[in-house]
Amino acid sequence: MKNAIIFGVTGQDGSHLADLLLEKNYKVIGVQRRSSNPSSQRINHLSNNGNFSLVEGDITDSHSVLNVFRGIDHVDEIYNLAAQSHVATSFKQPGLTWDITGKGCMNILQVMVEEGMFGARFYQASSSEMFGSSYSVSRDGVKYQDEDTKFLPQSPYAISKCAAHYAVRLFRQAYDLHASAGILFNHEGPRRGDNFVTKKITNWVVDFVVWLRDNLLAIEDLIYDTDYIYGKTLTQKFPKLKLGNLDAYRDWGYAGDYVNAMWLMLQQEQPDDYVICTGKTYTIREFLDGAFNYVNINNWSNFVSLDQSLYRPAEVEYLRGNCDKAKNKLGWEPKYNLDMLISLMIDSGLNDKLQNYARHI
Ligand code: NAP
Ligand code: F7E
Repeated sequence: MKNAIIFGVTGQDGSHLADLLLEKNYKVIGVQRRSSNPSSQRINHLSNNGNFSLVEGDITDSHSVLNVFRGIDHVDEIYNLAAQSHVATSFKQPGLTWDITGKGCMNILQVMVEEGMFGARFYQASSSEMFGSSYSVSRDGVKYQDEDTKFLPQSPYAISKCAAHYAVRLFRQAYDLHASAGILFNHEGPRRGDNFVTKKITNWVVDFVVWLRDNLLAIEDLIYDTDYIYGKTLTQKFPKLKLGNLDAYRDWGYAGDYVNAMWLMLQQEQPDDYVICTGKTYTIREFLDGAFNYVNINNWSNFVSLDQSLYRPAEVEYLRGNCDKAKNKLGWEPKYNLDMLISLMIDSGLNDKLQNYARHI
């Protein structure tokens, strides 16, 4: 039986990766940082699985990383998914972002070397944010990013991810570590954090549909002001969806597909870097179209208001990956397109709400 350690197991990807590895009959040790009330909701369903366990640890503290490794007999695979992963937050908390997202990766790599863990394979969660404002152009004029596109990071988060990415490359060359980096484009799903744009939109749509239902309202009954939507008698009130820049392009895939690519990278004889993406790109406006259309609303303009405080000091305007290398070498392809992703997120949100209703009846 193989042993794997997942740093960041309580996050979106960590929880999907734990599911995948347990299905593959791994023993999984998840590293959870201390907090006053541990955030375990994404891994609660694993609490009775005998092959899954949790240890406390924090990647900003190399002593803590050392303690994690020394507490485990044998490790085959180490996945570093831990990060301060919110780009907008990184402008407000750049030092913390650096300590976790940049230095944290270096701490793990350095402890691996000092402890002589050369038999273990390492995965680093690199990001399409590292490309920032940079892109390549194909012969037919299409802008894209792949493994050869240069990095031009546009946030403290992206700078930290670049540092970690280069550390992986260096430790691979200098110490012959089996260390790979997946340059993953945005990936989402029902387990996505609530303050990322796709989850914020789909959560709002779910809550709005439930509010209409609870108040026996139809779209024709509604009245609007700058910040709120009212029922026709003005007694019912619902806040509009506040968003920032709607014109950026993102290449959105499904997190459940992407953790499989992480695992495949560590099954290769040679460590390497791979872009993981869908190859399609859409604006936030197009995501809004898809999410509102899914609940039969064909014009969202009355429901969304722009909030200047949600714009970032610098934006990544265009992301569209090319994952030919992953397709050819790993045999990996995304299964979900944008419509499937939107329906998955909204259906799952509606299901959760309806189950909560059932519990309260
Ligand atoms: P996420 O939901 O924000 O999860 C981040 C995880 O890191 C959480 O488990 C968090 O713990 C943990 N963590 C934070 N600080 C830590 C520390 N000091 N020590 C130990 N653990 C710590 O992120 P995600 O969406 O799953 O993404 C996984 C990784 O892929 C991240 O590195 C992210 O930057 C990267 N990435 C994500 C995407 C994407 O679109 N999702 C794309 C490219 C790259 P708590 O639960 O306690 O907060
Ligand atoms: O923003 C715009 C925002 O925060 C997407 C992380 O997982 O993927 C993620 O980073 C776009 C940006 O994701 C709101 O300005 C508009 O253009 O969902 P996001 P992100 O910044 O692309 C990469 C690959 C990672 O590595 C990161 O860890 O949406 N946007 N209005 C908004 N974004 C947010 N969050 N909230 C808004 O209200």
